[in-house]
Amino acid sequence: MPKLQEEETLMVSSPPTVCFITPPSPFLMDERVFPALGILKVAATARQQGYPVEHLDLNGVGNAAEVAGNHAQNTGVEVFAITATTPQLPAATEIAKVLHQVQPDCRVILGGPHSTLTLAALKHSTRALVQWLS
Ligand code: B12
Repeated sequence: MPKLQEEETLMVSSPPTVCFITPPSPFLMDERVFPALGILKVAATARQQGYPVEHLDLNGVGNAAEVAGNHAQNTGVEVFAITATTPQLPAATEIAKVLHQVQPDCRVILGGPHSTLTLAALKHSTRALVQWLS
């Protein structure tokens, strides 16, 4: 295979870098005491699967969305995975908005306790509705 073609094939098949983001929690007395472990577990699994990963811990960062936007602009990363509990959702939404402004084609994935709990609640209420209707 000619070298150029080989490099092109490698570029197409290599998995994209995933930037994992922990939004700030300004409502806590000290947001840097306990690092969020869940997102690191997902990042470690992604790395084991061959994805290059990075982690942007925005705890204690006042202008978090701006920092995330600058990071996206400077690195060219296009896949972002954000964790959020419910009280972190406003900060996560703001970050996602800025990421889409900077990289309009980027993918932003939301995970963590908020999405886990809301999905569980949705499943529970759908099941209850189906039982009630039948
Ligand atoms: C330890 C703990 C704390 C510790 C440490 C938190 C930390 N920094 O991790 C302390 C005491 C600091 C704390 C504080 C609070 N906590 Co707390 N905490 C927990 C607890 C008991 C365990 C968390 C944990 O480590 N779980 C193990 C890890 C592996 O799970 P995980 O974080 O959920 O991550 C998994 C998934 O969510 C998912 N995931 C996570 N991130 C991402 C990202 C992506 C992209 C994807 C795809 C998946 C994904 O994959 C992970 C692996 O399965 C949970 C209850 C529980 N049983 O989970 C409550 C819990 C998370 N806490 C909760 C709350 C409400 C709080 C506080 C807001 C309380 C308060 N009033 O101050 C604060 C603020 C937290 C914040 N930053 O928003 C709620 C969140 C509810 C919600 N609707 O979001 C929970 C669920 C308890 C509950 N049932 O009410 N907490």
